[in-house]
Amino acid sequence: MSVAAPITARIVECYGRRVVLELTDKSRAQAEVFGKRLKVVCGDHVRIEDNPATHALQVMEVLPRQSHLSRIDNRGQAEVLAANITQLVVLLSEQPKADPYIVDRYLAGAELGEMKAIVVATKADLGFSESFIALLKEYGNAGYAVFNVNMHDEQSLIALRDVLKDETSMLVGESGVGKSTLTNALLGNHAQLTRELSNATGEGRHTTVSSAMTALPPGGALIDSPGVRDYAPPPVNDLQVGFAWREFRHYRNKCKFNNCLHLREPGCAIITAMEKGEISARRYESYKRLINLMRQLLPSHERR
Ligand SMILES: Nc1nc2c(ncn2[C@@H]2O[C@H](COP(=O)(O)OP(=O)(O)O)[C@@H](O)[C@H]2O)c(=O)[nH]1
Ligand SMILES: [Mg+2]
Ligand SMILES: [Zn+2]
Repeated sequence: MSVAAPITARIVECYGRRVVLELTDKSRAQAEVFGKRLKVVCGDHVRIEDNPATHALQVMEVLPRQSHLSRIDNRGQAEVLAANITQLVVLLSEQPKADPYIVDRYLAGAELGEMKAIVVATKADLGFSESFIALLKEYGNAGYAVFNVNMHDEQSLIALRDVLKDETSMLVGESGVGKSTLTNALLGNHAQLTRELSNATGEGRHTTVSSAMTALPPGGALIDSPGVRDYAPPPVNDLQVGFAWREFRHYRNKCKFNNCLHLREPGCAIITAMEKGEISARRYESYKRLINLMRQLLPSHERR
């Protein structure tokens, strides 16, 4: 009798109970998730076993997650979208016109999930209007690195490639912003993103319906995710929403009250900074909107 060491692998595609694994030698294999209760997502490190009867690979256990991006699903429950991501890449475009409030909520999701975040403005070849440039400046002022890219110009991707190196990055943003196009441009000829299990839900060939992870040639990995109509992080209390606004951190210990929610309190340094134009009034409005959304989702005793 021999006791084998546990075999681990990483989930790179996930279709409910059926998954594609990346094994430690970087080869890929299909597997099934064992049992009904185990929930896995793209990016998970898992323990696997060979089913002695069928010789199929089975996922037995999810190893502890270093980080995860979650959202509120349509029943108001937290749903993990991907795990062990080190960096969220939030894409926005002018055509189709991105909703900046969704971008803000993705950035909040990254802050709350303790991962890095960057902003990528796509389709630079189509030209940016003044108002779009002003929006990008808001993100720069808030403390995010902003990259302008055009998929037809390799030069425009150089700086972005550099910050993706050795990170596990997830591309997010509304449908049509260019996530799949960017993924393919970054992978170049080395490895086109080919999903090994087909997107079998009949939503049409060009619609990404599930997340998939691919290795980046210089090191690191990219997760392309399906376009979602909306995104909000899972429910957190009022104070935590404030921590999800990166630009607030320079001001929040200057508020008169140390539990200041920056709403109507006297002596609030963040409201003062907003009135002076140091904090974007739109980003501040976005903060108030997320507080309101979270209050609708959380029972009142958990709000503070
Ligand atoms: N002009 C231009 N079009 C782009 C660029 N990137 C993506 N697109 C187009 O935008 C559309 C949506 O791209 P896609 O990658 O499918 O978006 P996704 O839904 O975020 O994955 C496609 O028609 C792409 O060809 C770009 O840099 N410039
Ligand atoms: Mg796509
Ligand atoms: Zn305050």
